[in-house]
Order: sequence, then C-alpha cells, then structure tokens
Amino acid sequence: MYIDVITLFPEMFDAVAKHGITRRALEQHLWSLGVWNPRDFVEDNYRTIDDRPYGGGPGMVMLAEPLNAAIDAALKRQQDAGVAGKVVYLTPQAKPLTDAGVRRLKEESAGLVLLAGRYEGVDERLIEARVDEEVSIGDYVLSGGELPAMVLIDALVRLLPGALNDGESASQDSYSDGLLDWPHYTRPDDWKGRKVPPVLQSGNHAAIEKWRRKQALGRTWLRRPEMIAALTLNKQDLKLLEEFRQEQAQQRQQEQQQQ
Ligand code: 9WO
Repeated sequence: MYIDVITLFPEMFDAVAKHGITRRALEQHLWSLGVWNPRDFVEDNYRTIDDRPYGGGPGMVMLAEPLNAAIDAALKRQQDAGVAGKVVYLTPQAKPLTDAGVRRLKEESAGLVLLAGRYEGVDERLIEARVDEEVSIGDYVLSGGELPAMVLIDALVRLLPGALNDGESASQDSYSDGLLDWPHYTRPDDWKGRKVPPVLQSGNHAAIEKWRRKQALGRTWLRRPEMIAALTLNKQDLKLLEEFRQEQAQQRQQEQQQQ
C-alpha cells in the first residue's frame, strides 16, 4: 500500500515510520510512506502557507495552492508506481471511522494521500477540487490532522497480510467478529489477592474457548448493548450469554453479602 501525507510537521510521522508494527511492516515493504511539506512548494521568501480568513474572525486558514502542489507531488509518486491514489482529508466534520470503514479504505485504494490540516482549516475550494473523501476518527477537535492520519495509518497497516506476527491475526481482533475482546491474564496467578480465573490454568482447551467466547459476549452485552443488538447470535452463543447473565447476577449477590 502506498501512503503519502501532506503535513506542516513531517517529523511527527516518525511515530509510525520508526516504531512498532508499522515500522516492521515498512521494512518488509508491505507499505511505503511519503511525507510532503506544503512549505516546500512555496516560492516566496517567507514561505507563506496560511492567511487570514475572508469575512474576518480569529485564526488562519491554509492556502489552497501550496496544498495543491504538494498533493500533485504525492499523487505523482503513487502514479509512478502504477497506483491511482485517493485523497483523504482528516476532519472532525465527517462520520466517525469504524472497523468496517478502515477495511473498506484498504480494499478500495492501493494508494492514499492523507491531508493533515492545521490552524482553523483548509480553503474550502481546495477540498472541493482535490479531496475524494473526508474521514474523522471521532467527534472531538484536535489541533491538527496529523494524529488522526497516524491513527488511520496504524489501523490500515495492521490489516495488511504479513504485518502481524503469527497469532496476532487481525481476524481475531476485537470488532472483526462484531464482539469486544475477552479479558486477558498473565503471571503472577495471584496479584494483590486477585486470582486468575481457574479455567485458564485447567489445560482444558475446549473449556477455555467456551469461557473466552462467553466473556466476549457478556462484555459486549454490558458495555456495548447496541453491538449485540446488531448481531444474530446462534443457539450456542445465546446459551453462553444467558450463562454470563446468571453468573453476573450471582457475583453481584455475593458482593452484596460481603458488605
Ligand atoms: C479550529 C478552530 C478554532 C476556532 C474556531 C473554529 C475552529 N475550527 C477549528 C478546526 O476545526 N481546526 C481543524 C484542526 C482544522 C483541520 C485540522 N484540525 C483537526 C482535525 N482537528 N481535529 C481534527 C480531526 C480529524 C479527524 N478526526 C478527528 C479530529
């Protein structure tokens, strides 16, 4: 996958290029990263990339032309590799991204040009003329589109075949089956009086699988009931969820008695 970013802060992208799974995947050539500073596409002595908003008001707006030239350079890198890139603007003024949205972006385009804005935003005419899609990572305002661009990169790259180690399969991730994750435990088996659920040390793999499925169903029901409502659970899952509810009620009774 070809990813290019338009940003006034190119060094921020060291976070994905030099660390962790995204770094390893970059070294394996599963994706490539181009970072373009619109300032490098400005001729004037002050290298101006922003100006005051027409109509007045506080703050500054990013100029269309430096961004336009940077997008051209980014798309050319992708074109030279035979890739027709899609231009994505990171903005809180879009429907928030979901797991399905990340998978769709990955399937639809082998190339993405991510436009990370700063200040009060980008001249609307640049968005009309050059942006194919607007993406939000959630309903909150940040100081720029760089962190959202990196969130999108991280979510995309871990889906690329070979990006994850054996056993880290993205198909096992939370959300891929419409359920939240089950709880995880490691050593020691007693931490400050809190014990590991005995089934996990039983060696009974069928019982462990069943317990994990039950916890995933129960946790999703407790925390994200609307996600459960969107699923059609089979008989076995319905039974597991009913068992979870019973065990939950029992635990709450025990806690009441202890008080
Ligand atoms: C700043 C501002 C200040 C005064 C009045 C109105 C204002 N609007 C903004 C603003 O929205 N600035 C944005 C900062 C411009 C585009 C880049 N910025 C951004 C992207 N903030 N948050 C995001 C973002 C992107 C994707 N998902 C979540 C948040």
